[in-house]
Amino acid sequence: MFESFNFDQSRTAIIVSLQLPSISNQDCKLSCEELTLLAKTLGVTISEVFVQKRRSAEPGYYIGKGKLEQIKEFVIANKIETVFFDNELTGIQARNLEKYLGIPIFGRTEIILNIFQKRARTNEAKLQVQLASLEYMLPRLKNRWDHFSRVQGGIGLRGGEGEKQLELDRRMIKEQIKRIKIKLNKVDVQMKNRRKRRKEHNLISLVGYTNAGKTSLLNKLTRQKQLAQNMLFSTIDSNIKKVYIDPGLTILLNDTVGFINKLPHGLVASFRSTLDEIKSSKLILHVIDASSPYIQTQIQSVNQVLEEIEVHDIPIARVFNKMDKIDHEHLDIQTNINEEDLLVSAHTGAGLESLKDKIKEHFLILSEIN
Ligand SMILES: Nc1nc2c(ncn2[C@@H]2O[C@H](COP(=O)(O)OP(=O)(O)OP(=O)(O)O)[C@@H](O)[C@H]2O)c(=O)[nH]1
Ligand SMILES: [Mg+2]
Repeated sequence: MFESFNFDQSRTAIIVSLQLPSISNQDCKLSCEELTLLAKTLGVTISEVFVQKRRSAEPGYYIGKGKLEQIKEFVIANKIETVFFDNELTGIQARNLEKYLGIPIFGRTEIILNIFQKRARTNEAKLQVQLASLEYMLPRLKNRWDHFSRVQGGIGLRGGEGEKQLELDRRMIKEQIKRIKIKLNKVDVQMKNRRKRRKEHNLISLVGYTNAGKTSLLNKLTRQKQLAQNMLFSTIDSNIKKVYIDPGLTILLNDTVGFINKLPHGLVASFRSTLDEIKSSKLILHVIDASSPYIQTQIQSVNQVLEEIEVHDIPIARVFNKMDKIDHEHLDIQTNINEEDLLVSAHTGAGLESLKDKIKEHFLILSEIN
């Protein structure tokens, strides 16, 4: 899907976002800021963000004509090479926009899929991302065909020739999807067995919004050095490590892929088996970036994913991280902190003893029940 555009060279882009009446200014701003960070992850610099408020999307071009003209002027004047839409476009809209603006257009899902493709390390994660990309691409093939043949440097196929090629491509993608699903099923069986064995262990999962500090916490608790970066989606593969809590208690700590608002649906589905790991845990630590100005929205989107993957029966403890950047009172105003919540800093180590105590207490209660 992405062969047509090489993100690896540094590029300049703009973001365009359509703000429908149901979206608050705050959420729209968060989403655009996130997309700017996602772009940065790909080495793309965002020169400008265009937001249009509209009642509904324009069927042909997604945004209104006036805004579109303004964008075109900007694109030409500033030699912009690509446009990132913060929304999902239909194939027709993407094609029309590309024709009108003369540069490639990418939607939020394509950008996230691209980052996942680059980051996936394990065989399973690679297969999952491939599957999500192919499933995303399949229904969009027809309308994107013009674009792909053009950008890939082809002369552009004419009429029947294009249709024939399209049919071949479609069949090829379906075949690929089938093959990947078979491979994933095999991996899934292995994972299920491994999970069964883990069930007998004390597995705890770190979940949370991307960039909350999950990997940093794991590193601090295990004194390991996994990649923790100020970047969205630095962790794609689950990563399980042993943590020694006290002489009688060693736990397995599972670092997971970060969640994000508007996480592409197909991606959640193909990461189901990774997320299933969370289901085998005896405790979930919901890691929250206490210093984020969007703390409420981030907490809500994580809760939503947790609901989607149905983990109702597992206790969840909220861990407010990055407390070194912010004071308690300020946090209290932002969100309702209660006594059960843990306030920590993966950087300074503050609060980690209370976190360990909480874990100890949890397993003590569990052992009393059993
Ligand atoms: N000031 C401060 N920064 C932190 C703390 N914990 C993590 N960070 C920073 O936050 C950024 C993200 O940290 P990660 O540990 O990679 O976050 P993550 O939740 O694993 O992110 P993903 O893997 O992308 O989901 C890094 O730049 C960390 O250095 C903290 O306690 N205090
Ligand atoms: Mg991480």
